[in-house]
Amino acid sequence: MRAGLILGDQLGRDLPTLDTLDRGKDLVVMAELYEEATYVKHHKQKIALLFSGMRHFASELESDGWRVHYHKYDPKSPLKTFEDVLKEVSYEYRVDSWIVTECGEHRLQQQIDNWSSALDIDVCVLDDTRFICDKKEFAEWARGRKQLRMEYFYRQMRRKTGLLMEEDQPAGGEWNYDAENRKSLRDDVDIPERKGFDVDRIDAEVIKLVTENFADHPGHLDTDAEQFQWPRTRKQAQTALRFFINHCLADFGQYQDAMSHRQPFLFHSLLATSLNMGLLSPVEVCRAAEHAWQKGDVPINAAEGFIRQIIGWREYVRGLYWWLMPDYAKHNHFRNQRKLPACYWNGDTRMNCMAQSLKNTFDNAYAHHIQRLMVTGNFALLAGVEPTRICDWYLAVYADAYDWVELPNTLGMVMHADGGLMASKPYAASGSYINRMSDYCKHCHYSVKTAVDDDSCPFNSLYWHFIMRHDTLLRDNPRMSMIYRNLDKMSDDKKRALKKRGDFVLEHIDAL
Ligand code: FAD
Ligand code: DLZ
Ligand code: SF4
Repeated sequence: MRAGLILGDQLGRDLPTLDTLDRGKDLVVMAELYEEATYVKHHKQKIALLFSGMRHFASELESDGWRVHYHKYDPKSPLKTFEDVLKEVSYEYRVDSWIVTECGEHRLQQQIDNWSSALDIDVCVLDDTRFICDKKEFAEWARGRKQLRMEYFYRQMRRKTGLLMEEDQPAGGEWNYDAENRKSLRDDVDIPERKGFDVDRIDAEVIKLVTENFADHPGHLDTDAEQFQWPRTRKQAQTALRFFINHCLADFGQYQDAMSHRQPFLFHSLLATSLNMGLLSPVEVCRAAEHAWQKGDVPINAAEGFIRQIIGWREYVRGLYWWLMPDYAKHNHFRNQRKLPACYWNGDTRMNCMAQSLKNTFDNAYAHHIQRLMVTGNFALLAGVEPTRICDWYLAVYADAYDWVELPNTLGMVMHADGGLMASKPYAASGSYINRMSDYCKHCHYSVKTAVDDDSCPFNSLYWHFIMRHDTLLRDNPRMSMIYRNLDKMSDDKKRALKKRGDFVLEHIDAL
């Protein structure tokens, strides 16, 4: 008999595995597994979302006439890995041929590629067609280029999909409207209120299971709540998409980089979980945004800014991941060795920007891009945290995190650990960037205006500490030349004071 294994992030009817199998005849296998839930300590909400999404999907398939074998998580079960399940099911149902769509993590794909020989079964691995750019096309684009810049890749994807194109020209005359997308949020701007989706019987069972079995994992999961915010069915994901298009997209562009203590989500889509689990397709989401612009409901900078994140950044990081793995994960350009500061796990810090971003992370398994990049990421970069430690953290704490998307963003974009392959310069910034884009500094224990006093913003001294300690690696980068000119203009006394305060901050990093 033939069986198809469907992974937790493959919950779409457009999955190649389902296209290949025969409904009613072949077997569909899904499994909630100890190894997948614990290879990093995933946030409780992430596990609940995956397990509930999987159970809902399995039940929809059954209703549609598919034969499904579903392995529910059970701490006492001897089946802890995919291999265990494959062996058991192969024996129980006499399966001699397995189908699986390639997965999103190099770690697991290596195991899958090994199953045929390790388990002595026939395994057919299908290409994942749920992306706009396949691995081969990306490799063709990347090969021979000295620098892989997202902007050029993005233009290719615009031409390929025809999104926001007028004949062969970009709609509105520009490819990129980022310059209009850097506003901070005024106090009088209304922020849309988010609602979750009602907890049904399946959700309630899963939430109980996760609470009982993954109590030592980070994050909050409310057992009594009537709603759980992340969509776990396609229908809910479509509702979330409509909410975003109707209530958030118009302001998404201009406030894309803004941060506020008033609300964690602002005008962001919250669609990454649904896209990454296969509940929505990237093209349908982008077409919805394009349509809103065509109808005149949203400005071009909003539609373009949003579409660029998906057909640009999302496709680009996925291409980069498969093009450069497994060596990519080992890069450590600055030779960082620092452990992750304690606040990344306990949220306990007087730095308000960090406290707000971490609270949001634990409460919602979410932080928006600028909180990830310019607050928690920037701090890890300036402090010199070892890349693998911070990568594992991002992979664990966000509900949308999968290695293919998390790793390039963290290792390349945030930590510059690939030496500039992904970003032409490190996204290092002092407190003044955070002050410009948020209201955090107004409510902070530290003063963002000073750098070397006892109550000075830690980001300020750490920023110059970072610039000084990596002089040999960064000075020749043309995009860093102005920063090094400013450093050269500083008096020796000022540089010494910055170094001293930076050293102090690093020595007391767990008590800031
Ligand atoms: P929105 O702000 O509404 O953006 C719309 C969509 O664009 C997102 O849903 C996402 O699919 C896509 N997108 C936006 N930026 C990126 C990007 N840089 N790379 C890839 N896709 C992007 N995104 C993940 O999906 N999974 C991750 O594990 C992940 N890890 C990240 C780690 C770091 C250190 C950083 C800086 C970014 C990471 N991102 C990751 C990208 C981005 O932060 C999230 O996609 C976004 O915050 C998700 O929230 P949203 O759906 O509200 O996105
Ligand atoms: C992230 C995750 C978790 C927490 N649990 C499961 C699981 O129990 N079963 C499963 O099939 N997938 C799970 N996943 C997703 C996988 O670990 C992996 O990240 C993706 O399948 C990679 O494409
Ligand atoms: Fe963050 Fe510094 Fe602003 Fe405090 S003063 S919120 S630590 S940037």
